[in-house]
Amino acid sequence: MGIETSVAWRELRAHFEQIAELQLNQLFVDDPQRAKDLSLEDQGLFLDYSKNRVTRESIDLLVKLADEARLLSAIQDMFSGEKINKTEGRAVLHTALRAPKSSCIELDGIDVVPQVHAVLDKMAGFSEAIRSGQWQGFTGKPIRNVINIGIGGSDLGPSMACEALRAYSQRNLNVQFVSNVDASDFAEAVQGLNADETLFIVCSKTFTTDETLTNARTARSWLLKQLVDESAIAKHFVAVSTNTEEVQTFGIDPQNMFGFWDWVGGRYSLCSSVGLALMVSIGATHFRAMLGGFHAMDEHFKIAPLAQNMPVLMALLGIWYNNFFAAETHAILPYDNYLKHFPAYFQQGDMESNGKYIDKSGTEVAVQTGPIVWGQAGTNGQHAFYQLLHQGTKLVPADFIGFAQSHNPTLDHHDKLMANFFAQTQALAFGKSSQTLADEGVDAALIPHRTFTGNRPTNTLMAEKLTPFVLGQLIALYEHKIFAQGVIWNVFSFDQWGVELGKSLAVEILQQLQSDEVSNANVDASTAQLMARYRKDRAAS
Ligand code: G6Q
Repeated sequence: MGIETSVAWRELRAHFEQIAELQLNQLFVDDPQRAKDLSLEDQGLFLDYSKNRVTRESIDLLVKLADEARLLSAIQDMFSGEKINKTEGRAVLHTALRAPKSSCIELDGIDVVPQVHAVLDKMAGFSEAIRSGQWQGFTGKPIRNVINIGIGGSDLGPSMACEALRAYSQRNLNVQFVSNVDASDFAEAVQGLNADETLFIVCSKTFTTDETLTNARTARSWLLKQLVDESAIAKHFVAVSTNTEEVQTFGIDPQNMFGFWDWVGGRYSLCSSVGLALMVSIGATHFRAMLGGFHAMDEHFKIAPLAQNMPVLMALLGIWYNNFFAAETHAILPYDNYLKHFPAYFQQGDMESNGKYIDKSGTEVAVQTGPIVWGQAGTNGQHAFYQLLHQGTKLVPADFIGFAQSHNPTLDHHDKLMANFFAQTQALAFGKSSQTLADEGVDAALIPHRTFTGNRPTNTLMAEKLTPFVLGQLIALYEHKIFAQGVIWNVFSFDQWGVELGKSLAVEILQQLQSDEVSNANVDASTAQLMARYRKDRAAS
């Protein structure tokens, strides 16, 4: 039986009927303490959730829901290495990747913390060698370009974090990411680069991912075209993987491999050696500071009571809109240009984790699960899609993320950025009534078009500055939010079977596209028609 049969769910349903029409305007007028009371802070990260369509009773009932879903014991199970990823028979221990050296986290009777730190130390040594120029390429030159070849979880995290922490990067190193099997991605990344100054990090947990291996082989040919000698590979290719055998088969010396473990899910792997490109870019000290931020949020999630627990509250508010207000999407809107890839990162984090219609017992869920997650950095979005946020027919709950200090203080740019940041959540929550417009003397015919209903919910997250520590806190916050929601919806958040069918069909289709005979076996009429058109136009080129 799903969560919809719980007492708290039924109470929430009844409560929703009572408060669905309540206006944020009114809630703030009625309760001068609201902003203060519906806010919380953990180690400099501040969450104001008062602009949500909730009362204190709603929060109590949502917390009761988390209790009924046994969230506390689920958190305990994850942190203690229970094999909670049941469909893959694995533990889920990304939190161990950021545990301090002094901690002990046992999996099958073995403390994993020393292994984690051994890999971090190896990464630090390697990063320093690249950054200092001590690691020389095949012709004796220092490395100037680092290209991470990976996809999905082996790409989105390090590429998002490299951008987020660009202000901390070593500027004479050009760190890039190639993920798409579309050759244009690789071709553009290496445009104008010298192979003898370029290092490839082939990043793949399984080392069997077709896109990554295809790009890695292309990189190998590109390099050898310039450097000719096969022994150059050792100086220009390193691997991040759990699969030593495949790394060796590809031709990378296991000495130049940075390992991790099957208990690290791809989309939760940034703190493992998957973060190697990031560490090369920002250095081990900043990387460790980021791990500190992750760990601080891990501890908060583990220890804070549910009603004062940031990831839990954000998870519950998400469920409130998703399941009771029928919101289909959730927007993440960072007001910091360095966080421009953050929404896309958590698009994967959230949608791959909780985009599931089968629950843990193998039956179809009776309620909506993960939302469509999207967003982009402000203020750009304001000139694009915010129209719909303010006046559209859809309810889009949104998280606004902003910082008090800029990495590039210039004239009044930052005040302007933040003025927009504050103005948007204010406008969304409180709107502008037709009465106000009439009082202002607006033409009656225009009043409906210029009215803002308000009552559109947002969370606001703020910190002093986007530092490595704060980035770690923010990422862990969303990771745990997603986990908490998965527990309540009772889905397995750590597998991703939904990506398999397309992959295997692509293998069959590729065989057909590369064969001279047109068999169209197992191909429907529409796809056959499209493939025929492709063959014809391909031949014409
Ligand atoms: C993430 C997914 C997926 C994965 C990629 C790359 O959680 O598992 O995005 O990271 O498919 O896989 P490899 O790292 O094995 O190449």
